[in-house]
Amino acid sequence: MLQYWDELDTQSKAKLLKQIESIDFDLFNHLVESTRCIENKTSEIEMSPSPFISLEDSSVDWNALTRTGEAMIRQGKLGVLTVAGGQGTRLGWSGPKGTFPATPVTGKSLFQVIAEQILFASQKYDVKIPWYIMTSIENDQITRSFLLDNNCFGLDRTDIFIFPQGVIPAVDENGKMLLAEKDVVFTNPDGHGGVISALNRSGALEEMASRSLEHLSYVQVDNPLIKVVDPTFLGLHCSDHSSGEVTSKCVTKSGPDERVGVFCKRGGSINIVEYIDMTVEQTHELKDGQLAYCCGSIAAHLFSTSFIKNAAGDLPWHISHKSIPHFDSTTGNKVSPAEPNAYKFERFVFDLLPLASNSIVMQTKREEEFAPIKNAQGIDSAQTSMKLQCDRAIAWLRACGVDVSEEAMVEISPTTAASIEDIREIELPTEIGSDEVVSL
Ligand code: UD2
Repeated sequence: MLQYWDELDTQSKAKLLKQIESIDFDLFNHLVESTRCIENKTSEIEMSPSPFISLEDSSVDWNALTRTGEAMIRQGKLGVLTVAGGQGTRLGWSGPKGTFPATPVTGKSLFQVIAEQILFASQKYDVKIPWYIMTSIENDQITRSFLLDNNCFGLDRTDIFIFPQGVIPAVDENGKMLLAEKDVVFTNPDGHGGVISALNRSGALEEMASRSLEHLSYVQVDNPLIKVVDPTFLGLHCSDHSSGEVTSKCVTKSGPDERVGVFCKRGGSINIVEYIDMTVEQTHELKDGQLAYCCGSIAAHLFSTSFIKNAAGDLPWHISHKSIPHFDSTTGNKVSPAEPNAYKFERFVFDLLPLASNSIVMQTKREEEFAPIKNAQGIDSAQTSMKLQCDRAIAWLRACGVDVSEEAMVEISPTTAASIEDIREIELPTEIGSDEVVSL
């Protein structure tokens, strides 16, 4: 790391030293050791299909759960936690992913969609709902400016708490760190699982305690359909079905190759196993003619703040083999390898699930809550997401008797409705034609 020390000026030397002093070498040496076993990683993870609670389950008193959840929200027990530190490289968007224009008619950003859901719920339940946003070191400042420049989309800025996640160096095949610049050691964000240590480090947990918050609605920034404030989900989480530590949402996988983690049982507790860690046999395994592992994770959870506080952030590290641009120590030039040349480490928030005494999974409807934006084109792109957002808006309006053409372009603002029930309260057009573009 000090290879170019003599070429550096005083300022660069200080910058590099400061970064080196911030590295946890004990942790890092442990991780380097773990890369040595990555080659002979056992290919088969011992797992079995996960139970889940379906919204169609008539044995559950969903109305009572909704009322319980609404009472918890009115009492100010719920906050929203959004992870928005990802580098969004697949999307090809230069700014923070949360600033991406995501809605089909008005082009609202992903941040605005979440903010307006919080605003709508705050007004509906007459309560402050604080918003905790995890950024990365790269996008923290831009994220803060974006929200302030947009007057926090109507939210009170004192109810928004932005904090950066941690970073960790990568390591090459020889167990050595890489230089991103002559005076910069390469590091990457430590994964959305880094949210646990970041919540502790940033003081966010204390801030939550000062508000007597008890539960967090955890969502990723990249899904504009997810119900960020969901009283029914919260009611289930607080019911005797769950230990009230971790409750998760799933959708039925669209097929064996859908790139989502799956809920499963491992060692008697509910886990999520990422698709890349499953064998083809496991992803294609059938049970009663359906996918055995049919519960796809949409990365929507409810966590109790007491559980988060006790989680201590000792989540396992996941290793991925990546191509990392760096300074080549032999040539002194910066190289961008075509093939993977180093190992990145990150933590996944879903590794919290097995730490709960009784984590449960609620199956929600894909068309109601899952339209992620991840790729510039094709599946999980802005195009597919905007179509799904429009389809949901049309379905809601049709359920309220509006004659809407399949080809119409329709957007329902989060400040107008969070569900079909809210639509029934407002003045609606009688019909919307195929060539119409409507924003409600
Ligand atoms: C994630 C899940 C997948 C499924 C899918 C649903 C993992 C590894 N996979 O796939 O199982 O639930 O989402 O859409 O979780 N992020 C950070 N900091 C980081 C890394 C990610 O804030 O260091 C955020 C990122 O901004 C995004 C979310 O986490 O909002 C997921 O990002 P990802 O790219 O790690 O996971 P993805 O989308 O491949």
